[in-house]
Amino acid sequence: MGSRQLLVLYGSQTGTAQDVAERVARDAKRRHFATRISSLDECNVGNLINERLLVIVCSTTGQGDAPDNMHLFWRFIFRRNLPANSLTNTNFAVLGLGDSSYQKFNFIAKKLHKRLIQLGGNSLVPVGLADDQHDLGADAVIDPWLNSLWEKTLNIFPIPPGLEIISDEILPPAKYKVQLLDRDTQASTPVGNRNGTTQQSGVYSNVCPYHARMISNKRVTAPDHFQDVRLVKFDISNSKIKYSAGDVLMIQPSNMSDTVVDFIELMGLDRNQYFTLAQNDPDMPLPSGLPQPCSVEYLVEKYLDINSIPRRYFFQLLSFFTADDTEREKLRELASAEGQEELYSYCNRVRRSILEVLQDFSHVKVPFEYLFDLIPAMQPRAFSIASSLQMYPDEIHILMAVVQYRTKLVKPRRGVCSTWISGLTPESPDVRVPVWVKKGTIAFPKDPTVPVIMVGPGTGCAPFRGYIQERISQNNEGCVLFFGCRNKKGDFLCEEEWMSYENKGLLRLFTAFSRDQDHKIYVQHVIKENAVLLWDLLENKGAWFYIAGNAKQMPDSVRDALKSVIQEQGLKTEDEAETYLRVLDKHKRYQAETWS
Ligand code: 2AM
Repeated sequence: MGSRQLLVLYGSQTGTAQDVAERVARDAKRRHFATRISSLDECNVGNLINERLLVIVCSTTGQGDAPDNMHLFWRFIFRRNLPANSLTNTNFAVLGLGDSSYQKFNFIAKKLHKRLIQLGGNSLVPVGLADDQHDLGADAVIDPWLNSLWEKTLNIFPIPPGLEIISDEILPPAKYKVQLLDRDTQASTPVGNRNGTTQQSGVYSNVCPYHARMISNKRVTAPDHFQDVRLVKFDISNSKIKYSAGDVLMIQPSNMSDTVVDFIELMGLDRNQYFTLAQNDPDMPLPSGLPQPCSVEYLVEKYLDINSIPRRYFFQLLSFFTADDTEREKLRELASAEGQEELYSYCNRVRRSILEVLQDFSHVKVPFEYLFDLIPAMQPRAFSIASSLQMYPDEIHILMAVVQYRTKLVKPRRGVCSTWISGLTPESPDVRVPVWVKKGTIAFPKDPTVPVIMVGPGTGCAPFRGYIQERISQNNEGCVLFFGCRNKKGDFLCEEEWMSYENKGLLRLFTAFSRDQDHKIYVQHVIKENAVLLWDLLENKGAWFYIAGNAKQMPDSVRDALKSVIQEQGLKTEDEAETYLRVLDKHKRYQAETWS
């Protein structure tokens, strides 16, 4: 019994891997394992050697990178001096979540699995490679993988005599205990400032963000253009925040106020009610993102991700809270393995939110403490920083597209963070935006005289605006920007700024307006047209080459265009040009940052 301890660790960027890890932990508890769960970076890696049973769920992000909350672990586990028999007592399993539309599908999970074997660990099952393109794809791998994991695990650590697997038809205990404060206690208890307290430490994070004032929030696309893009400026004076070109601004958003009102009303909550949380399960730490005591209003506005798409477990848990048989049956069906196709059509395809599902199931009454089990915590959003501290010592700028689109549902879908930010004005003095800075994945050359070629269509120009400003503040030229958008008059972002730099001879600007003529002109076409210049910069002047943006095919097309420039101007075969690009890549002279 003493050895029936299971540790679940996750590396998660957007919360999906964490979600799956929590499912593993629930399954383990139903099998009577003493179960702990944490992110890879929160665990004490030195103690892994003592673990008998370890399950790791991790995603692969971007270009084959590890998620932020496993960077320390990643560095540790690949240390050369770790003895080859470190993990001989450890039975382990690794489940990867990846996106098969990216080249390095599940790279991190595969590499980690190999490394744990190398360190002497006993692999219980082959590495699981789930495709997180959508829930259906992921579950098609996760379900059978979990079945074989439990089969193997229970062979080694059988269920103790007299006990059996707890059915998932029994309501599990809530994660946290909630104590509602009565009016008197409430009045005498100091509660956190609505905007959080901000110290000027210079070191900020999701646990301790800087609450920045908004300086301006200006639309930079024409009023009649289909997309609303904002140049948003934040005041960071006195914060001691430092950042470099290529870094990323993390924003912890709030829910849109209409959805907050709807949710509070639907759940029959009192927005002014305060509560405190306590652990209900010694293995489940309290959430770090909530003040204590906390108001219902704060909880719904800033913590519960009520506008996210519900996952499968949401339906399973919800089925315990309806008094109506038909509803219960429907919810169970949506949570079942057989119901996954229907769940996909009902939620994922049309992007139906948790709030909207709750509105559909009108007999549901969720006990307050179960809100924490039912609804995930709001995740921060990342934006490329579009300014330079050298040009704007007290500011951070971002270029943000306001996300709005239609599906089959009547109401348009709105991105939580961009809708919230776009609705804020500098005149709302009490509103502060919780932010912190994260190191970016792209890095610019240390030598400020090396030419830099930047390809950034749409908001892809954001990190380059930061770098160009930095270079220009130091009076260095050598920046070449390829910018693409639909129309010169519609979405030529930062046009005046680029023009003024160009007029001063500090920037060479090339543009591709895709819809100002009958045929499409993209950045890759303009790259090919400027083959002579590009080859000279790369081959003779040692230029560095960058791509940023959100169009899925764009980075590959730009790479192909550059390859043909190298072939044509360098008189190389396709293979030689490919090798040339790989060498650039190896020396970090070719970098791409893409987002969706
Ligand atoms: P389009 O919308 O006319 O297709 C910024 O979004 C610019 O990137 C737009 O002009 C858009 O053109 C263009 N774009 C879309 N797909 C692209 C691709 N595969 N390669 C390069 N540019 C692309």
